[in-house]
Amino acid sequence: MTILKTALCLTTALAIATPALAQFQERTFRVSNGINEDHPVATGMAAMQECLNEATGSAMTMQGFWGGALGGDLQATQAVRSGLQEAVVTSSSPLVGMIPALGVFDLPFLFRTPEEAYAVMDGEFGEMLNEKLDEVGLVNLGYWENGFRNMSNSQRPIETWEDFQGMKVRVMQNNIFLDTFSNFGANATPMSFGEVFSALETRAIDAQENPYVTIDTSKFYEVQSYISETRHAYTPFLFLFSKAIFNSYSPEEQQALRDCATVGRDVERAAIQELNLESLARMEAAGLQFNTLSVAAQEEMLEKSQVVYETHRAAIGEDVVDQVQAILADLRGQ
Ligand code: TK8
Repeated sequence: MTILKTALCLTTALAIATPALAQFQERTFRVSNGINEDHPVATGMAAMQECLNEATGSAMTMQGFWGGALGGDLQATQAVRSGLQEAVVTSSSPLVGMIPALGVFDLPFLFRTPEEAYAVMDGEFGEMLNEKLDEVGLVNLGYWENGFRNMSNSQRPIETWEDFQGMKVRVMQNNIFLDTFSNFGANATPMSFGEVFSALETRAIDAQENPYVTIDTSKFYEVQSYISETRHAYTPFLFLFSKAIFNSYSPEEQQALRDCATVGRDVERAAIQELNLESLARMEAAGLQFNTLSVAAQEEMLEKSQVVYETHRAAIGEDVVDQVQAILADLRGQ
């Protein structure tokens, strides 16, 4: 046997003997969700897991918890911050008290299309917000889709903003959402997601707003009569990992998490786009009355909402609002 051949054989033997992916340790981490397991976030997480299996030799395993089993968005995020729990998929909106700049996503009618939202979130602007999340102990692995929010209620179709008069609307827990609906004349009630179904069922509230897929998978439609397409806000999900735990992982493990979260994100976004109309059809088939708004009514609603921008611009950060508006103007060719 030549020296070269011997060397080759040795290398092969070594490669078999040493685990090829020694930089990856066996790790299991919990991912808390408020939404149910039939929501496309689960589809995204399955794709992320497949990617992690490949990248880490099946060393990293995610465990999804659903329906708020590990607490609501805010509670789970606090557990992640303090390193008691590894990860959470949360809406940005309940975290505005912690990071005021995240309130930018709650500004009414900010985005017109998912593509606009993706361009903003996946670029430098999203990075800037990630740095703010990092400062409070949260590593954002990516902006997953929650989506464009629409109304459901038990009273009447929403055809113009005036139809909100006196309606008891559940809003996510921040002042921007509260003001948006108060400004339409609604009786806006901040409430965590986990309380919404029973509040609708007992008629403690009349209305809630969420993307179709959530109204469907969280079964809100079972206790509602009307669905109105308002698209009044696009809010993202953040895939947040505990910074304390993330920092204890090897650079290779950290990279695998980041890369695979992006793979999962893309699958999840596509799944939502696909499921949106299916969800709406299912709810209509279940007897809900559906309507869209006329262009004139949409424009009125948008105009009526401008005051919310003025009221909250300073709290969100002048520079933050200016920056996002500049990016959007650019995308729209204005
Ligand atoms: C699920 C929530 C939900 C959000 C809400 O935990 O609270 O209405 O849209 O998706 O984050």
